[in-house]
Amino acid sequence: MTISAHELSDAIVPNSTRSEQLYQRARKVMPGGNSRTAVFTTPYPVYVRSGQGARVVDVDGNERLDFLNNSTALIHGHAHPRIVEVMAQAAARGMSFGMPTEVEVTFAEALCGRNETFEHVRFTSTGTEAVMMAVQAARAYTLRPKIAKIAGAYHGAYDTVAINNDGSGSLITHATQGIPDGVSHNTVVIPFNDPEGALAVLRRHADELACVLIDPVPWRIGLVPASGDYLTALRSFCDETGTVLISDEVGSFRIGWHGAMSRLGSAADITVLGKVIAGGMPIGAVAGRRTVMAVFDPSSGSPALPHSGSYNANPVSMSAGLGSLELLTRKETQRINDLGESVRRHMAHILAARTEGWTVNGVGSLFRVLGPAVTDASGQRMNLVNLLSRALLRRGVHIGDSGLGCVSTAMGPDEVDSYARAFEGAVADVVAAQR
Ligand code: LUH
Repeated sequence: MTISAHELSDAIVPNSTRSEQLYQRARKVMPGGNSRTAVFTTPYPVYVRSGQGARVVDVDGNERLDFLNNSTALIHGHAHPRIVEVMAQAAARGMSFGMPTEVEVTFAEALCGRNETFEHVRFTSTGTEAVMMAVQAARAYTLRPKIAKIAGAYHGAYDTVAINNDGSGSLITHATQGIPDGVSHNTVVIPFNDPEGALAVLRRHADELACVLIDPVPWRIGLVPASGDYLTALRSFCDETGTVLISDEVGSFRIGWHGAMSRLGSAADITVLGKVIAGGMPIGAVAGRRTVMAVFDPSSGSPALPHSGSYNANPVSMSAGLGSLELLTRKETQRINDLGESVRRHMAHILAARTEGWTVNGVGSLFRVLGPAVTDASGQRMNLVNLLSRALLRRGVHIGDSGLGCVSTAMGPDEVDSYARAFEGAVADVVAAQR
């Protein structure tokens, strides 16, 4: 199919002139006007002024339903009154200290109560840092250098995991620019949901592997849950070889009250957390077996693995995280998982009736819509999902430009119905723009 990407792109642009002006200002002082690659969209990002519950208002005053929720981090939507209240109270007592606070202990107790493998927990300021410390802990615990990760899966910006993280299933090691061979040499890539294929690779490196790092619902390779056979194969391999199984649940912890591995019928040695446990603030966490976590323990002399961070466990973030976790009850988890099922059902029905080659994946309150890429007369490729996300923006709904979205506890059946109506219209816009 050859169509003009420019015609498609021109056909659907966000109607936010102040955003375009801000974007031009931003380009003068930031590379591409941007501090976060995942937030950038063409022809320009829509700038937000405020958010409340399930809704955001852009700098031109356009209100939209927010089904992206800051890449799914805002599981309670924007500015939840309880989270804002506890954060304000904490901030009034001091933003951060060179001393621990009680709320860190209370939050750690609450997190350890979520999963029986969370025997000890340690806080960081981002999910990237938590992945880094989990991998370093596995290396310090096993004294082995290599890690294995799923081809295409994203685990943040840490060198060792920024290998084959582009959504491609290729097993040929490829790194983002600037990562030296010495780093990528220690990262082994395994196929997803292919037990035999994964074991064949893992067995070749068994005596050098510190950990197998997985996202049980990898976003970039389509947001499909790991199969039971696959998780069983990885668990058995790790048990047989003394390799640490790390589950990166920064995005997927929300699919079950005990987390993703528990819902999918398995258990990790170390779990990486972030996003939904953070109440909108920058928090990451490493939670796991006390034997592995002991590498961080400074109480009997210098720890095997020292780890600090100026804002780790600051009381304002800890208060937001504890508030978020307390609001995320079993009942609320089930309710938004059910709403997520309803959203995916609506989208699948609309796409089946109006399109070819589109799919909707996801589990619990997470979804991702995937569509074909098209090539224009000049050979430029455009992913139609990107266009769909822009058509939704014009119709009052925000999802990720890669089709990623989620249901927050600030939503109910009315928001799902509004989404379905906007989605049907946006699909029609994209179909019409290809004519
Ligand atoms: O707090 P962060 O952002 O440093 O946490 C890093 C991280 C680690 N592990 C996983 C499984 C994560 O998902 C993340 C954080 N962000 O994920 C961003 C998310 C997204 O917004 N879109 N991941 C993705 O792969 C998709 C595709 O991006 N184009």
